[in-house]
Amino acid sequence: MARTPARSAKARVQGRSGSARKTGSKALAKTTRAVARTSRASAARRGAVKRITKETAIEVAVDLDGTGTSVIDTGIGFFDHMLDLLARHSRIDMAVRAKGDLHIDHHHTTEDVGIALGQAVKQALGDMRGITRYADVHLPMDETLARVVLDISGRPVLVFKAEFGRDKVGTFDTELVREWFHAFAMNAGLTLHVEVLYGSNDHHIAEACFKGLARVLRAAVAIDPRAQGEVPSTKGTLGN
Ligand SMILES: [Mn+2]
Repeated sequence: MARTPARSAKARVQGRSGSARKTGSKALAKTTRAVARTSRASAARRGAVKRITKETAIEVAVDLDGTGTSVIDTGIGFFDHMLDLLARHSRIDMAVRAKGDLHIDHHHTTEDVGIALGQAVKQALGDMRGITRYADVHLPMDETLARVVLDISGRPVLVFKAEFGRDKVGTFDTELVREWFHAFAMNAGLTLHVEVLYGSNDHHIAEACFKGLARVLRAAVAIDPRAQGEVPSTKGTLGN
């Protein structure tokens, strides 16, 4: 049977896990789908956001319980690299397609991708039932060390302490790293502290920030087996 374009696109998104799935039996796939439909515990934690303004047109989709596969196309090479490793190390599946006014600069596209991805993550978290909520990491990238600390609180706060030596990495303005983190944290509802303790290479500094975020996201969105079904707050609700 000839594959429709939609099917082959899906297969590309699935990446490594897709090929593993192909070898599994049809019965197993059917059972997996049935379990996903009926079991509340395995309810899909996915989000999708389409955002169109005069400056950018952006479509994103995330699956918190993915394998870290990604399809990223923002038109900015270095930024694609950062989002690709964010997906990989968080194990959150991500699709990001952005067409922005890059003839002006990279600001609108970077910020708006942060907004859309943040909204998609918030959507996927739902009422945050069962999540681990807190996580921290010291993330080394060669000579650079970043500390990233996360509380999925529903109360957006960003503390970002990183200094870059150059204005640009590739064609990407280094000041936009902070802009992206701000947009993402505000829209996902995160209390997020990022501090680069030391480092000299700007590519490594940016990469340590994104990889650090990836690792804390991976840990904090994970379902805590000792608190399944509970909202991890003494108030009984997060974000209020
Ligand atoms: Mn790199």
